[in-house]
Amino acid sequence: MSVPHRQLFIGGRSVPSTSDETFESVNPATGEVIATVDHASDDDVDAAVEAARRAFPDWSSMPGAQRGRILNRAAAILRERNDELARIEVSDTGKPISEASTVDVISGAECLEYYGGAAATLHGHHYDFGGDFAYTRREPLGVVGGIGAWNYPLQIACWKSAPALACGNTMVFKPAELTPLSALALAEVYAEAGLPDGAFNVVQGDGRTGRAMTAHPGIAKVSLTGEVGTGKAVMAAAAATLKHVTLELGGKSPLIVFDDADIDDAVSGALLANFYTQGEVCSNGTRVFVHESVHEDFVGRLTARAAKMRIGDPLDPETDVGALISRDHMEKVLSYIAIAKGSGARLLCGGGRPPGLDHGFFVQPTVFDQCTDDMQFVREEIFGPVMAVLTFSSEDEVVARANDSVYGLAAGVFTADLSRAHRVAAALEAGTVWINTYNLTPIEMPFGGYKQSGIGRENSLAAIEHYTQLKSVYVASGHVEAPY
Ligand code: TXE
Repeated sequence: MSVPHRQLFIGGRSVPSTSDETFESVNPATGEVIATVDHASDDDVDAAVEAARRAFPDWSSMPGAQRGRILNRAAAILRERNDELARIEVSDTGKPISEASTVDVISGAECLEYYGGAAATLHGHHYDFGGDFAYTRREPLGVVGGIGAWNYPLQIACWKSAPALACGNTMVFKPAELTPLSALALAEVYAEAGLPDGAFNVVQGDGRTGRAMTAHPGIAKVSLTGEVGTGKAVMAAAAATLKHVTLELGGKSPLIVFDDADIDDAVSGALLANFYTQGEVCSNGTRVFVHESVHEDFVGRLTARAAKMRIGDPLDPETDVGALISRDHMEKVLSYIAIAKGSGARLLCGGGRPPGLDHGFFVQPTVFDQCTDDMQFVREEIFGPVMAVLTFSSEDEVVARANDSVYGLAAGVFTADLSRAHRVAAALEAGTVWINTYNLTPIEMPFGGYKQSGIGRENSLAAIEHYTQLKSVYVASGHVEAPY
């Protein structure tokens, strides 16, 4: 049976690549090819930047409130098409439909609604000098580039395009090559909502296409979601044309369970922070530090609940854990599990591929206990369903150990002591700290990393800063006073 073929989206319509290269998109739960896709050439990136450049004058000069209304119309269409778009995401990522239908599409719509409102608030300031005065203008950067990762394809495309468009920029967006489909759906939604041709363009391809974007002199800024190594490559490439960059990168975040924590809540937090979206979440709390006095109780309850998680067909509403994104990634995660087994850590549950699911890229929710900070799988990002449980005895000790990482994306703190919760939140080197919960990212709240987990913030009004530049205008009230 032939599968659908998808092209690029440039200048408001689907267009073929000028290269004769194509690639396949595979359903991770079945291993089947679900689409073939044109791979963009450098000339296609040029064409997309040119389309965005042509669209920029009218789009940027449109009143913000008018731009906002188009974003809000697009949000409404996303909500109407939630089920269809969720199924696209499930087939492209392998994540459970229970997640895609309640989080991925909805969070995209919420993002468009938030920036649909913010678009009308791009105000400057007035400075009175008692005669002379000055004011500032918050202006768009021009044509901006977005490069996405494969774990939340639609959400990432929304998180990058909505603030960019709200601020009057036009965009060239490249989804991850492993999940090319939903960005094309978003482009169609934007067009249906009335976004002018060329304001949002989608080019498809792997790192080569990303590199063509970061090198392109017509792109003023690049926003990347990806691994730390990719972030370094993008930042280095952007230097040649001094592009603005925002980088949402990886993590190996701590989740700390103090002796006075609600243990059931802490177990729920740890399960969500390690096995939601098969553990393919950058901000996951994969180093779980448990106070020694509650360790046995915690691992007993954790193991019992982890062992009951339902792995399987992501289209089944009962499924908790779907398939990992690709065979290569599954093998990478399994290799870390093998490293963990050889490191002396104690396997509590999981530890391999689930029986009877060999047709897809499934890995069991896996928990290792008796871990130490120096173990390779405890220090490195795995990006899969593998939890490391460690014990600690004092607050100062656990904060120092939690901060002992090149990453600084997020952290979790479970305690009943309010003073301790806020004291530890202040001490942790992380862009987001969740207290008695985990991985809640409302669009109103900034999201981004410390240290090598990233630069800049997505969401909230912080993103407006990244997609605009400030101009100061000074107005003299009299003649120029010159001493010569
Ligand atoms: O990343 P990759 P993946 C991170 C997560 C994990 C990674 C998984 O922690 O580390 O993303 O996503 C393009 N120049 N986050 O495997 O391989 C590539 O084509 C320009 C963090 O996709 O880095 C893809 O589109 N582009 C995040 C994108 O970069 C290049 C949340 C990412 O690819 C390139 C989600 C290059 N040289 C995942 N090389 C957060 N912090 O919010 C590759 N690409």
